[in-house]
Amino acid sequence: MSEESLSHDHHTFPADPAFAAQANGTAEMYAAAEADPEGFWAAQARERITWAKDFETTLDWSGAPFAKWFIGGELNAAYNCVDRHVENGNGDRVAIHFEGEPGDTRTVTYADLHREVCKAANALESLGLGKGDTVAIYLPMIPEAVVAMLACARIGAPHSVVFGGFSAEALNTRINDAQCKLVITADGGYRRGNPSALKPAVDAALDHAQTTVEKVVVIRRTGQDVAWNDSRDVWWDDVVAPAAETHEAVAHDSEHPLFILYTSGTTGKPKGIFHTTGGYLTQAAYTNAIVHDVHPETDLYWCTADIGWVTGHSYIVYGPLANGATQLLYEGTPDTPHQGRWWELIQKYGVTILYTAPTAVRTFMKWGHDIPEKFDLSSLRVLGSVGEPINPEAWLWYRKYIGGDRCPIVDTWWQTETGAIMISPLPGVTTLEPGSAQKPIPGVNAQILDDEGKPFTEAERVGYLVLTKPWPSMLRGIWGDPERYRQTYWSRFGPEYYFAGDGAKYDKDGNIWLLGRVDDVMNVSGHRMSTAEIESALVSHPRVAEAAVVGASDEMTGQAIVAFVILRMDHDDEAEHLDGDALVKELRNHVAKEIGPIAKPRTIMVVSELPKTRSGKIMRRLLKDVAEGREIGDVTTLADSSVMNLIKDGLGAGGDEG
Ligand code: 7RM
Repeated sequence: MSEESLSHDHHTFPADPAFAAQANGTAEMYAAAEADPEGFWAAQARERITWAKDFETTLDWSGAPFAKWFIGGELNAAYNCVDRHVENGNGDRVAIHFEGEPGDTRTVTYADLHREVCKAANALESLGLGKGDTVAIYLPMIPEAVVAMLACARIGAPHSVVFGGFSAEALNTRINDAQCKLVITADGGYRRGNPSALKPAVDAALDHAQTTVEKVVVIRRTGQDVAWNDSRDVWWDDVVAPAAETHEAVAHDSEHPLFILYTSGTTGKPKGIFHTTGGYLTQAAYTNAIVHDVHPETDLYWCTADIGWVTGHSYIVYGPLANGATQLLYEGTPDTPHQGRWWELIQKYGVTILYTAPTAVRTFMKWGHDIPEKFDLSSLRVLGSVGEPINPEAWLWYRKYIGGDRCPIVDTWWQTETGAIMISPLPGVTTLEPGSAQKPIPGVNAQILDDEGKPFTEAERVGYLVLTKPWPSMLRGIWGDPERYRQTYWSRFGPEYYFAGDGAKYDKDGNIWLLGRVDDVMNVSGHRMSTAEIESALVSHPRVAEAAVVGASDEMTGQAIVAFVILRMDHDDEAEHLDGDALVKELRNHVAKEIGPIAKPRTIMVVSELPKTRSGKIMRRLLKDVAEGREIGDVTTLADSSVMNLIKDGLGAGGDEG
């Protein structure tokens, strides 16, 4: 859409009074939080969470940037997500409607979930796992993934979920960094109609002389053959089925680590973001209530994220389950067995709240509105978006064709680091502005700073998004690297400001528009990947001397990975005979093996030189111009300004994904 048609069509959507009358969020919350931020959060913590021991102090920020929330409080996250709902007489309420990719289904009530979590907690303890031990979870989207996470939380063993699409190498790095004692995996999962193995990646990840892993617990999902290490591997069924059905949920300190989740940073090494129990659970439950407007008695909620990402942690596991909601858990992809699968599921289950990513919305737009139009989507009442900016066209399409022109859309900005939603409209309260995440939620404070670190509020000026007050679900650090935590988030603009790494601007109405990453992190289909990480994967191939990776804007995926590689001249290896397309294919597969299929570059261009400054820094800005087919920008700081001509001239020697 051109700017002209955009402004011509410019349209906002005031809250519907009927929706407002039943909404969990209210306009008064903004004022209450502003008047007394700590009092506001303390009230949320006491209203939404059951504490075994009440906290004495809401916030200790004296060790900034290391925060402590709800000090002195004790709680058990699994108790809050499961036991208390059963104790309150809601054991028969469905917690999870599971829909496997092949069409197999399971219904898990809160009483079922309670039994399964207790058994799994007993089983993990019988394997020698205890409080403070770390556990890697590498699973498909099956109910056992939720059970495994909650069983870890119950016994105080921080989990580190690794996305099932990551490679053995990526899994190995994460297991080692967190010194995991146990891995929970499956034989495989289903992907686009076929079983896809998981266990071999775990075997390969542990195939090193030194590992801290003592046991690997394997869930049978696909029934495929698996290699077996008798002294290390145990079947989930063999330890969980015979375990006792009750397990005492011992309360943990509010600041006890709940989980570690790795995310891409500006250097190659992923950061182990860790969250603790009380603050995280409070904000996950609070936001799921006021932003998604979950009403546990009546809603059927569906978050389409994978549990391997933070969205799955906060909005499949901890938020909705703490609230006692009923949700759909779906294993598969949107196009298997047909492109209407999601809409078929919404119709089948009567989904009322759908939380998904802009990349999915854009894909559905491409497939055409006649597909969702074949299904009854009238049960929907709230739509959510997360992971990247949602462009106004996609927002309007989502509202019209999925939301029947009636559902509020909440565009939710947050990060692995923030733990829960930070900037979003409130349905029933906010007048919606398509394409903007609009305003910090009650209790959260954000500003936009200029290059000098000065806050400004003028409209349409681009700056850096910062958060100006600690919040309960903020990361407590980077696992094992407190200095990197301080450096990455609290130094760019001084210790007063949390630097999110995103560009942002205000519009004339004071709405915040997020404009994408300002660091060397790409956002591909809502997944964060660092340029450095993919560059090192490429350079680890014997044919590659040097590599530079940029995120080029892409209509479907937001950004796409484009790599420029210089080949080695002295190669004498098995890949030597490859050239042109075969080599590009080989390099793409190599990246998939090193990191995972999601990290495969869309395009690899073989070049003879890379543009560098005099101090030897690769000028990715110029490569981005090439990757996006633009006129090349200012080359005056290049050490050798003829390089860009060389690159442009030599662009025949590369290839796109077939
Ligand atoms: C939840 C999640 C975080 C990065 C963040 C942004 C981008 C996320 C939005 C968004 C614009 C949004 N965690 N991002 N949500 N950009 N509007 N509503 O995605 O750690 O994986 O990524 O994602 O750049 O910094 S994440």
